[in-house]
Amino acid sequence: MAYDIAGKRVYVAGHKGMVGSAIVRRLAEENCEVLTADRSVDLREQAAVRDWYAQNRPDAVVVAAAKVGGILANDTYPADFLYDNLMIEANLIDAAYRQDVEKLLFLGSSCIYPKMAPQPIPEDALLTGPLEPTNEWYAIAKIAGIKLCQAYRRQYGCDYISAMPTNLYGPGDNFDLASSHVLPALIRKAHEAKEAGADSIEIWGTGSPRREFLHVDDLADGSVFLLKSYSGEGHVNLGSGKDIPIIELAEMVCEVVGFEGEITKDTSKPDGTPRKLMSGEKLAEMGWKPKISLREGIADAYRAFLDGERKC
Ligand code: GFB
Repeated sequence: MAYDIAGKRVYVAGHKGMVGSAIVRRLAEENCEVLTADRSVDLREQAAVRDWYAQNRPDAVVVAAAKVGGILANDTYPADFLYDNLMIEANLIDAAYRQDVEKLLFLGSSCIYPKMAPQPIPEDALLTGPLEPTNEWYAIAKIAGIKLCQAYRRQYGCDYISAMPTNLYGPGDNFDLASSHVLPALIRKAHEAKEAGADSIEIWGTGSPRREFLHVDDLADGSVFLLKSYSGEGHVNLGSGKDIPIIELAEMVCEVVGFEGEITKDTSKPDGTPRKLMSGEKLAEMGWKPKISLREGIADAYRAFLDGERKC
């Protein structure tokens, strides 16, 4: 079952993003050669992807490239989230097969599961019910990615696997309030309110939905673990095993940032799925667990935010 990446050429697709850059950092600890493609290679273009593979001949691939965003971006740009993600993953997976890539890890998302899935969500809850409407376009694309890996495994014997990360955060995150996920948005709101001496910050929705968060360095560690030790048709959940209501997350972020004002709610904004805590049993049985607590992780993400601000 083990895949030895020593001496291998490992292509990380999406290395400029938060996830891809964390995987590149983590792979630096392994005895392998990391390959990346520059931005001129449009991963939505089949010919460009095939050419890049032919020229660079990776042995293994991590599909960390995706169009991602928070609840509002997902809801506002359904065509981009569906089309871009379908094209990126189809091109990367098919070109891997054509180029005889030995191992491929596809990264999906916990939003692949039905809105009302049992909690914590086991891997076999996939395709058992309707999706959360705010992100069904992204979810359908990610489900297609899992199915592509399974199909190439069944038809061609490719050792292509999938992991489903929970909500991620950390250095390299998107802090733009219109398109970001909740955690970077809260860091920015709390920081700017503290700097401005404001009385309050506003969160979206009711604050009652619960979310599970994983620091991107834990995600990278779990991904490399799976790349090296897992070979199976079923996707694997990759989470922290704990979730928290958004209002409590906001309070924790305010504590870490040092903002002491009030937290108000804009209930005209969507809540999204009420809860999506994944079961981490399958991965825990294989012997992997995360290391970074949420509070520590938020402090790290806040440091990264401040570093980014200083550079601007
Ligand atoms: O992180 P988030 O945008 O995405 O929102 P999802 C999580 C929860 O935080 C929602 C609330 O209930 C939001 O209403 N929230 C509160 C905020 N304040 C804010 C804020 O200032 N900004 C944001 N963005 N949210 C996305 C999916 O779902 O998560 C994707 O749309 C993907 O497909 C990704 O799966 C991981 O967890 O709701």
